Amino acid sequence: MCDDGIKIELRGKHVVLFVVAFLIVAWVIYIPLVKPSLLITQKPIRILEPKPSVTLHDIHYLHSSISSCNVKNSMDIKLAKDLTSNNINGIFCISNEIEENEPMVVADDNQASFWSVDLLGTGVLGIGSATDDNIFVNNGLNSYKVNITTYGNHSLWRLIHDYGFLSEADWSTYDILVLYWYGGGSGSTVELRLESEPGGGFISWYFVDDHQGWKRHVFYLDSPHYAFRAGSKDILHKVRFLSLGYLPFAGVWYVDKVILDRMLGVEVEIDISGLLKTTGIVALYSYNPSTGNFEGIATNYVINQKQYTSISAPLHILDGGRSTLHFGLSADKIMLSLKLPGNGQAIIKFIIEETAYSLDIIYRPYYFVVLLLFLLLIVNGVCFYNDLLQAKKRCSVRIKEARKL
Ligand SMILES: [Ca+2]
Repeated sequence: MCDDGIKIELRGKHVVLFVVAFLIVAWVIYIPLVKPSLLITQKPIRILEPKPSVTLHDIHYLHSSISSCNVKNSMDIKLAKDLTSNNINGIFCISNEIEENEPMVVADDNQASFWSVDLLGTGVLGIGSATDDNIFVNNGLNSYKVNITTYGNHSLWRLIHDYGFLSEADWSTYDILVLYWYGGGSGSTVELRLESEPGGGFISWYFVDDHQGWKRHVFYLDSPHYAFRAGSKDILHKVRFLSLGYLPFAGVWYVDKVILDRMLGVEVEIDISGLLKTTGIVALYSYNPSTGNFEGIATNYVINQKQYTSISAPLHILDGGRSTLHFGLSADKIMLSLKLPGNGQAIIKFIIEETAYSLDIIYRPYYFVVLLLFLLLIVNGVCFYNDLLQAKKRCSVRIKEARKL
């Protein structure tokens, strides 16, 4: 009877030990395979300057390509720890909700006295009419309406403005040119071109006329899509010809407000205090909407330094443009200084990697669970052995008492 009791107790201990070990092993395997990252904490992010017009949106999980952020005020970034690599990462979108920063109007109302229509090549296109229009207006009193017909003998049309010899405009202190275009949905590529002198070099930007209705187009003056025999800086100092169009289609198009503007300087501070035990590396990434990937813009900065180190790097804007970003690090902060155009948005990701592994290894959740498993097995084994001895002792006492009787 006594031996049977020990066997029953032994089987019970085995079952408990097996179930506990199985559950822990299953969890240890499940975490890195199925859920490689875990939310570990939320850290404050502060917009130092300018506070009212810039907002943040924490994205944390970015599953598919996006072209704009669903912006809302969020002052905490959710940080996740990747259990396989041990990296801590955060993603956020920064957005400038003001449309214009320091605008200089190039053309707005009464553009019939600003533009003239120019026809090129040999074909069937001709000018139907080119007038100010007060029905389809995006801004102010009127827009400029161009009606191109098939009753002519040209193949391309464009709008041109000539500032005149010795009256060239200096656009070199501006960052972007913004214009409103009422799309004809022709699917053709529209070219914006700047020239300094007749027959000289030029710089160009392109967009596709694939929409119906008004659309705001932003052109980054520092990075033209094409440059022909010209340095873009030279032309920006001396803009004589402005041309828009080069379209091979008949139809009706509208142009409204054309402005030059400067980008808005934004200062951001991310608190990362307490995330690293000793030293680490921070890598910074910018989301490129044209590829759908994050592209590295800065890395390899040890962050246990007291003073900020800073480098500048290109930043992708979600409208397809590029800006600049200055990146500084200290022991407890990531400092970002960047430029955003009006209505501009950018998605930034940062990864913090712990570089000191010696003692820190036991703090990692994955290894901590493995360690816990071994501790539980040892404790269970000791308890089981102890119980076995106690049971045998009780058994021998009972046998002795039975013999006495
Ligand atoms: Ca207008």
